[in-house]
Amino acid sequence: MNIGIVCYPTFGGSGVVATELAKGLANRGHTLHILSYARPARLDTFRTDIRFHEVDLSTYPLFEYPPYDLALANVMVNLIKHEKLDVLHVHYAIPHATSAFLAKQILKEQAAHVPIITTLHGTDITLIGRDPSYKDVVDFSINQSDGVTAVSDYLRDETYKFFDIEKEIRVIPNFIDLERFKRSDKGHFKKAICPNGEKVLTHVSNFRAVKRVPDVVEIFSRVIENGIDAKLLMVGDGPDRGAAEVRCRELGLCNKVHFLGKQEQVEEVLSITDLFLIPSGSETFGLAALEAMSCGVPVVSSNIGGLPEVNIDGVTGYLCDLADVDRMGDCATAIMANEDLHERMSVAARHQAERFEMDQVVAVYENYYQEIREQLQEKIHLKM
Ligand code: GMT
Repeated sequence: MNIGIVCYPTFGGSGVVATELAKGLANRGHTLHILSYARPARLDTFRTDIRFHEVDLSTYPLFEYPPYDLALANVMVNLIKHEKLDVLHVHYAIPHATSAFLAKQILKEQAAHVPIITTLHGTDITLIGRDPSYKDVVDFSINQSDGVTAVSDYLRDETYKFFDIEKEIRVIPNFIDLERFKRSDKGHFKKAICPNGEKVLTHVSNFRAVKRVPDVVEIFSRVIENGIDAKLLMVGDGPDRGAAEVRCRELGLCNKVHFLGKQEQVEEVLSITDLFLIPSGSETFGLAALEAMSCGVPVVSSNIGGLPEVNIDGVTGYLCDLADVDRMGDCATAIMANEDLHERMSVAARHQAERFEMDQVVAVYENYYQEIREQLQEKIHLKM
């Protein structure tokens, strides 16, 4: 198939999932076209079966906010016409699903056979989408999609709860490349960061408010107070990095906390990590937690959103009440202080990650595309 994939190019989870899906589908013999305003961070290798189409935003003095959705629709029109797309798969409802609808309207019969598949990831539903200034457009765009998927049961249920959706939403979970995300020997790296054999706790995110980054520092300070000799690695960057750095200074933890910034090879950091912290205020899935678990790292997380579908309480780590940094600190300490418990949780974490193996999930998407294409053909046939 000739498949168009639309995503945000940033380090956020939806862009990662979309790009990895493109790679997985290309490995299965399809030709992929990725559409975005910049080359996605994870599209890091050259291959002839994955083509990148940059959506160019011409500026004009009148446009204080250049209409990205229109420029994107225009690229979609061109690809459907000239690359003969069989499927257009958009990740994130806003504005991608809306642009896809517009592209199909422009092309009419020429695009009638091309299904639009919309995958809902997170803030497009849980935060922004519910905002009255977008809701009607989101409702409409989802309902106009030929197929709709969500990355967790939680997200599917939330979408039905807060939007007027007539479509079936199929849950297709996020996935992990078990070969890439596996523990490898990074002894030299570990020695450089932990010369005295300290434990390593890690947090990876885009440091947005929803990630509760200052809570990560609080949890770490509890672990230190509880007598564990440890270091904290903070991977990523974003608006709340400054607040977290200030809190580290206030707590006198600067020599124990390393802000590493954005990293391409997260699996290398995870390979020297003993425990992953993800105390988010909202998380539809928690891909960062899955990446850690795949590297055999137990997780202490908040008990919200889709995280319980990934992190199993008492088995792969612990789920704690939102904002309960004392309990999260105690749970982290319990794992760090008990070699047997850590080993058991580490094995269970990898085992749980195996349930989300990339190839299997990519095949589910492939079958789903086929199913929706057939449904669309039938609809067209009935109309004739
Ligand atoms: O979490 C982010 O800041 C990025 C965001 C996105 O939309 O790119 O991630 C969402 O989608 C990921 C991939 O499906 C999920 O793993 C994340 O849990 C979800 N984030 C939130 O719900 C906050």
